[in-house]
Amino acid sequence: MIRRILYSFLLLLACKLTYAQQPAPNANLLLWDDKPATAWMTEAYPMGNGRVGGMVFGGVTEEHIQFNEISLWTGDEKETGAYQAFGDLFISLKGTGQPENYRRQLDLSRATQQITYTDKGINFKREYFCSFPAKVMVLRFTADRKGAYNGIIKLNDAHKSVVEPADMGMRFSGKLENGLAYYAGLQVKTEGSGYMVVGPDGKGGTQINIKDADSFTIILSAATDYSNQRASKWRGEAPEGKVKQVLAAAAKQNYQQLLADHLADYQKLFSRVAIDLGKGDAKTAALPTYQRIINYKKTPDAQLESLLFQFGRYLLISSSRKGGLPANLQGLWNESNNPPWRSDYHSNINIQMNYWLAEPTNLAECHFPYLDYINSMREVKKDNTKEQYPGVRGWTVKTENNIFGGESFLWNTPGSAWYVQDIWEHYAFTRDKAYLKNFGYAIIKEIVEFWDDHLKKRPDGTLVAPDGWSPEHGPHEDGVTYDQEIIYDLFTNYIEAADVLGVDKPYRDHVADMRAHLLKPKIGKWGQLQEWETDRDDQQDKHRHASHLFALHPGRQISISTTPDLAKAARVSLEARGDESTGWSMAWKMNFWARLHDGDHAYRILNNFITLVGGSGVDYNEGGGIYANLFCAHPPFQIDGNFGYVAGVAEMLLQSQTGTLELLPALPKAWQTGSIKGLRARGGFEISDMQWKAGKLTRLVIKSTTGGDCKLRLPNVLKYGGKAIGKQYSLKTKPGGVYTFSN
Ligand code: FUC
Repeated sequence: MIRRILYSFLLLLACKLTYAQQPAPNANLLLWDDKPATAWMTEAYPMGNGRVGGMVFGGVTEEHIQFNEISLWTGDEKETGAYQAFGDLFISLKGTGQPENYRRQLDLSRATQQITYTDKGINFKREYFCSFPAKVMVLRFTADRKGAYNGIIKLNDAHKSVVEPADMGMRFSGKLENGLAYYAGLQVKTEGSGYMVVGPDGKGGTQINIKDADSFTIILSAATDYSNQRASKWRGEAPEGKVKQVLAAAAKQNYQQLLADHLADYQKLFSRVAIDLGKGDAKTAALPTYQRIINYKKTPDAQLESLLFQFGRYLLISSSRKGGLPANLQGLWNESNNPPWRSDYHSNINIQMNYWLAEPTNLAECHFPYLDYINSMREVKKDNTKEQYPGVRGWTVKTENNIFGGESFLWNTPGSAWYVQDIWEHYAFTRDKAYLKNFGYAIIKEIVEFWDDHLKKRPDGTLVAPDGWSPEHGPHEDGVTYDQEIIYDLFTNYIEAADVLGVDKPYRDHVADMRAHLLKPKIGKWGQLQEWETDRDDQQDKHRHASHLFALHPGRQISISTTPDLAKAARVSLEARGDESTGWSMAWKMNFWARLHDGDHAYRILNNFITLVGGSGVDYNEGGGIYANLFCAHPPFQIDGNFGYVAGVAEMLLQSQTGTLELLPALPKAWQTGSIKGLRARGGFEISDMQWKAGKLTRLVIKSTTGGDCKLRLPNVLKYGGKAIGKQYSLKTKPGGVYTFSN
């Protein structure tokens, strides 16, 4: 008896502790709304585990979660196809439909969504998340009164197959026109007094009735038989077995375990970076997110700026996880079987922009889906490339790409060379030599070989890329600046890779010689950086692509310290292009201005970016901004702008592309006081802490992961080891060493 009392007491204590351990949500990391979403694109909140993702509407009597799985694609090696919607989950619940205190929120610190409301005196609470370790979506419904839940759960296949009963739940499956097999299944567990019944829906399908349940949990998973192996014809394990296994394993765990595993996994990545760009007033911070975006035009709200930064990191963790496919034009969220631009992998800015944030904001693991994707494409792209350019080695790509190597629109000849930048950058940030040797180097080299064979030699020895096109305007001709600059970047990355590994010296020297002979960027008649070899740039041209500035960002051929004249010309071009544009284009411009060390101009664009855009707008040339759910508006929604924004903020605070760590290189006046923890720099360095006050750097902690010299350019004098040091400082570091500077 005494034992039992003691046991109950301990159990109570344990529950109390778990409850107490749950930190209060950090208001700076919340998106929230005071009403359910009515529109998928602009209001629903996304969640995902890199494979399965959902858009949550949060309705009270009718919940709707539209879901996706990242490999559900039509098309093949020849046809581009399109990324597909997977299905919908509808949960109709009995209630008055007139709830009080409604709130739905997305908590970025936990990657969970909560929906709370009171109906007839009963407090209802839902919590949703997508777990990477458990590979499932988890939806939990609770209330503070017994038997509060009565309702119906329905599942819908976006390709119209019939939903059938399954073990404790429902399932559907089918094949797309390309033969890709898919399967989705869910299980429902009720808790306490109620029960659930799986039965016919009266229309030939299946539904689940929930009766008098105290609470219930739905776990859902979906898969296809896609494999990223061309050798197995892009098909692998059948989806049914995979989903059943995942569901069975998840069903064995209770909700708290599933949640704890999810939090441990997610927070390991997310919490590496903390940002504070200044505090707004508390009243503003407490407003629903859409209201904050509206207010932003009148009242400064630095916390909204940092929220958008962390939201981008949340999106990458949710749509790009090791073992999966890269984030596409919409990450992995897509409700249409005919989405804008196929929701594909565009190679002339978009997929690259999706990954600009990965290394600098300490999400190197999330970079791998893209790097693995590039690797998986090699053989099929070699065949495609040979058809177009007989006799060449290596490979390149067209602009629109799917997951089977199929492609469409025009050849984007430097596309694969731009891919190489990411292959190289993963090494540059991590200094992981084994990765470079065993994975990266061969890819870099074969793409160099493509250009070795494809470049055209003029009688004076100048090398030009034949028949190029500056995205997406102007004539098709030789020596387009976009092509030339990306090839320069490719050759530079190759040369450095060969040097690091100490291999292929003769070929490395040949590539250095080719690089020396490349046609270089030129300054034109109005002081601009020429987009073409012929000086024909139009000062009125507002085109969203500013691809001839690649060398400034994300390239490193032009910088204000190494090539000041070209940097000045880039500035002239950028000024002429103007500040307003589409979503991703504005994000790119933030990065350009940051590289020009003009923080106030970068901030002006950041300001334009944070503009609430209405729902129906479609404009591929201008009108970018964000929606109420913080998704970036091209318009319509395109995720590259969200990711490019994060990279832009990071570039304003830290740069390392020239081999020197530049601290606060483009700090705007608006961010006089702030801090950031956890950014990464090339050379294997982590800025564990950086704080500034009144525009001056006051504290800097650098962690060296692999040792070596760390060159610094500081915005002001700091003390190191008790002594004042100048703005240029070179630090000798040891692997694992931590170095603290203060004022
Ligand atoms: C490029 C851009 C378009 C759009 C598309 C997905 O072609 O020019 O604006 O972003 O990609």
